[in-house]
Amino acid sequence: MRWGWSLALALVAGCSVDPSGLATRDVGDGGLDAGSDAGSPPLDARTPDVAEVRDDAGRDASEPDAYLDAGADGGPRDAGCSVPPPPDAYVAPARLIQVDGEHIDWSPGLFVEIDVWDTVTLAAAPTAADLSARFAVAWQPDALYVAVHVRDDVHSGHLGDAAGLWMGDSVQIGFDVGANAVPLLHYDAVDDFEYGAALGGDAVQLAHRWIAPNGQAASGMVHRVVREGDRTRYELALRPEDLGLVAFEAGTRLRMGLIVNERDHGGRDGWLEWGGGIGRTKQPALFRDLYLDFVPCDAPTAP
Ligand SMILES: [Ca+2]
Ligand SMILES: [Ca+2]
Ligand SMILES: [Ca+2]
Repeated sequence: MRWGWSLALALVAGCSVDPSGLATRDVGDGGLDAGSDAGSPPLDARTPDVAEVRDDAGRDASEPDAYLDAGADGGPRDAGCSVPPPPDAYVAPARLIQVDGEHIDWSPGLFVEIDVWDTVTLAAAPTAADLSARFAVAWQPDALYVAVHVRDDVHSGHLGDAAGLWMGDSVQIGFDVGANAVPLLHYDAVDDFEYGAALGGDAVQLAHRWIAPNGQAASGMVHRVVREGDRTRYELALRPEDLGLVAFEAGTRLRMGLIVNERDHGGRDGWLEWGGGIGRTKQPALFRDLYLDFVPCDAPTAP
């Protein structure tokens, strides 16, 4: 059964850490500094073995069925397990990622193109050199990593506070953790979240959380955005509690939307999007499935 495993292999996530010494600005939730929450392991103190990452678990295109064995250890299942992921889903592998803005710890095959353009200025769809982007997601029991690799000829970072980072070149990521969105409705107050990260116009690392359920603890997301030549690399990591969970588990299905904002002409030109539901209107029902590995319901369980 070869359901969209190629798409699964195209997902890679990154998380960016905010190394000490880098200026970080945040408003709103105010908890986006690395290690701001006591009691959780630091998401930025990890150094994966890159050689091992590239070869581990058989999760490369040469062994597509590796994902079908993901539940062999008897891991948890969720309601999404009974059907293969839809073709537009992303299936994230278990990987250890260092949140440093470098993507060497991501296998190239995990990235998928973000190829839907939407605009508020009626600007024509950008060329690849003007703006093109791809992303990937990975996970560990205590971290969800997202990496976004952007080709952008002009970097225009937001100069104001972090809550307005979306007005400059930036990334926004929304989650409907319960996969319970109602079509046409805004984020709910139960299990929906929206985070963002950017490299500000004054080279300051920016991060913000706009959406979270009432009473949600301060964010512990860490991130790092690196600009080099015409490339902007984002990496970020969220703890389970940043999405209202106790732990990330194999077989979990979330819903996610991701956009890459473009500001090259004095204002927000538009954005590339995967899943929609963020840039034009907040509609988490437009998000797409994100699996933390795909675990078929009928996968063998451990004795
Ligand atoms: Ca990295
Ligand atoms: Ca730009
Ligand atoms: Ca929801």
